[in-house]
Amino acid sequence: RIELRPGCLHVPGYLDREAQEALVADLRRIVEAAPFFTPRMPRTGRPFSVRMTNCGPLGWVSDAAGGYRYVATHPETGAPWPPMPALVLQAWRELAPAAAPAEACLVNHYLPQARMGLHRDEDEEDMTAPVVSLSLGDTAIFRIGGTGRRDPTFSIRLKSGDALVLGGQSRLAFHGVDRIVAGSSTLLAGWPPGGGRLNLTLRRVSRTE
Ligand code: MD3
Ligand code: FE
Repeated sequence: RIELRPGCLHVPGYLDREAQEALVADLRRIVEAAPFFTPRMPRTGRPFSVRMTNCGPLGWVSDAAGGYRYVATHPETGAPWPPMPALVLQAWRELAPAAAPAEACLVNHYLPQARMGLHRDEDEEDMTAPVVSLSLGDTAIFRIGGTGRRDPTFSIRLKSGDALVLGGQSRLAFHGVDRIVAGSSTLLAGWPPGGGRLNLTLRRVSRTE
């Protein structure tokens, strides 16, 4: 466990290969029930290069008309999000032991050409709970800075099986994915089509009493 900056904990190899394979099998079933969709920027409708789905009581979505928000149902099928698998619930208990139960697990799929620009996660009401990220498949060159857009940044490689816990002073830090290292993992050779990288972000959304 490596504290990269206050509140930003990197856990290389948190999931062993067997757990990674089991989680991919869980995700395959989740995506059968809740297919990947292409989120779009508020107002402009510009598509993200990352495709997304969710599991858990709430899911993060974005489109031109409604903007960024958490909703209980899939934007295209209208069905409730599938439940979080046991491995995801266990990761939240282990990595965010002081937080209320996770409500949203966003699943991001990066084909090798996909990126995620520098942004802050500020659509949640409860900013006291950390965000937990689990990486599967190809390595990501991940960038993180401070709470100001112009603060200095640094990059780290997030490999298959790594966890990242973003809490405290890092909860509102700018971050993004500069690029995916194509062919760096064999984990996603069978699924999803095109391979690449899957990232799960586990979040508490609502405040508790
Ligand atoms: C740092 N996802 O879904 S996960 C996102 O790899 C997102 O898919 C990236 O940023 C991905 O919003 C990064 C690591 C992460 C997640 C949340 C954070 C880093 C964070 C919240 C605050 C600071
Ligand atoms: Fe983010």
